[in-house]
Amino acid sequence: MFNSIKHSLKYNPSKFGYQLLAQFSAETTVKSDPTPRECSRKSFSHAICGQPTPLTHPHLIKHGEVVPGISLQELRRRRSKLVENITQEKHAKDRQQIVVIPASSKVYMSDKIPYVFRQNTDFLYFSGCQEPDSVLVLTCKEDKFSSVLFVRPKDQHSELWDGPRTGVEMATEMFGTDHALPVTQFEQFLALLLQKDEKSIVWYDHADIVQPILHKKLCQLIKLTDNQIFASPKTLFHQVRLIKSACEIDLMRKSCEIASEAIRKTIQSSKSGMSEHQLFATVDYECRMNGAEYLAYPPVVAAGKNTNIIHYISNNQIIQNGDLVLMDAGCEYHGYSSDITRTWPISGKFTPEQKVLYEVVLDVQKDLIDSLKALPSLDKTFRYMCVLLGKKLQDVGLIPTNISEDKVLAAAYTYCPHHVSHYLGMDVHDTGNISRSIQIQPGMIITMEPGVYVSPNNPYAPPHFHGLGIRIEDDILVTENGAEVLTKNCPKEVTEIQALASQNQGC
Ligand SMILES: [Mn+2]
Repeated sequence: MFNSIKHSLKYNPSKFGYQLLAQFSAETTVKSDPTPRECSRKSFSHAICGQPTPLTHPHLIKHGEVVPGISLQELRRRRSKLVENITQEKHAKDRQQIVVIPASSKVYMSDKIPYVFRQNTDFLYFSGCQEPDSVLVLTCKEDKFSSVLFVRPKDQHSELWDGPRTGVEMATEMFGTDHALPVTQFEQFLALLLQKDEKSIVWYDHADIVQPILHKKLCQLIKLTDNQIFASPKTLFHQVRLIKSACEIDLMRKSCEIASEAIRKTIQSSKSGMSEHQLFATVDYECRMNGAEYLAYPPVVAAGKNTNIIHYISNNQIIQNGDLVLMDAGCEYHGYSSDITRTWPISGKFTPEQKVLYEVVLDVQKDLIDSLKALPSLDKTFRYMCVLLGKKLQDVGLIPTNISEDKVLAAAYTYCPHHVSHYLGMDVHDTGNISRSIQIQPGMIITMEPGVYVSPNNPYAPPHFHGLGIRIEDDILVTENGAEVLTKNCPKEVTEIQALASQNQGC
């Protein structure tokens, strides 16, 4: 796909390069408003593109949107914000900044059999482009910036097999970048930019290889040129992605609603003798039937002592009467993920010890949600969970009462060995480069997911608790006043859970 590096560096700029650079270099003037050409969107509205458009998929996407729920203006704002943040970096002064964000490539499970394609979320967030093998390049120097999207050119043969591509001609109108070029010209383009300004900083995440061929070429290119710095832009990307816009919150709300209802129906349809796998199928079906593209991750559907395996995804056991079922599932709705856990008694009624432990986790979870009013960090919330859990587990006899406070916290941590919260958004573990030690802010979406897992081999726990695993997880929008539970329609009170779980008994 790419020309050789040597060829690029020997490329004579006078033939092609000066023209390119004049168009694309950081000297390009700031474009704050869409040009008339970009606004008209005439040709775009009549074309078949590489992803849904208002013309081809009016049931998914409205006029003015590039991807469902997200407008061209919002994509531009995201790119501007990123560039603004980059130019404020202290080593950015007087240097040309080049940000390279690659799209995902297709991944194959075996010969010519692809996995379901999922776009690199950083690329999707800043470009709106859902096609594989594309690259977004932003260049900026001082207050001027330019954006260019490299896309796969139209190709009759490939399109016959894989469906339409947006192509170079339509790309600027569709995605609102200043320029569009075929991906085959990426290497030349970058070589010329680097030759022109030897003090450029290249922002490229070389630790996370999204397109292996592009990665190799890019590394070679940087090596062959002097004075270039490779800097990882991931944290800068995630700082922009961390606070959700009003449109993103709407999408998250819908994703959470779909998953909440799907889990509610799954609990309702469950009964002993079913396999974990059938409950997986039910939640998957309900999510898709209500508009989700797919589940956001392989769900945990664990019955009985499998509830103790935190990342249990085998989901191939028969559910026995008396078992608790723990389901951790969420969906992806137009690129936005939900992440919910519910635990219920398959018989429709908690045993006394199951109920005691369930109420411990539920009370802790509610207290933690209340505590968000003070806008703590996620790490602080985790420490608070250990305090609350420690106290309650002492009350029910799972932690001795005659030990020091530190030991109680350590013991609580052994009963819940995972973090209590993570950021949520396009990715399930969203904006992973953002520390969990920072204070939460309005506009962030987080999970709240305390759990208690009593190993069958736990020597301190009374035997009737052995093998019980319980987790309750909700998705929460941080607001000025504290928290809005986006998954509130998914029942979690003891009476609600029992009422739902009893509905399919005896059928
Ligand atoms: Mn989670």
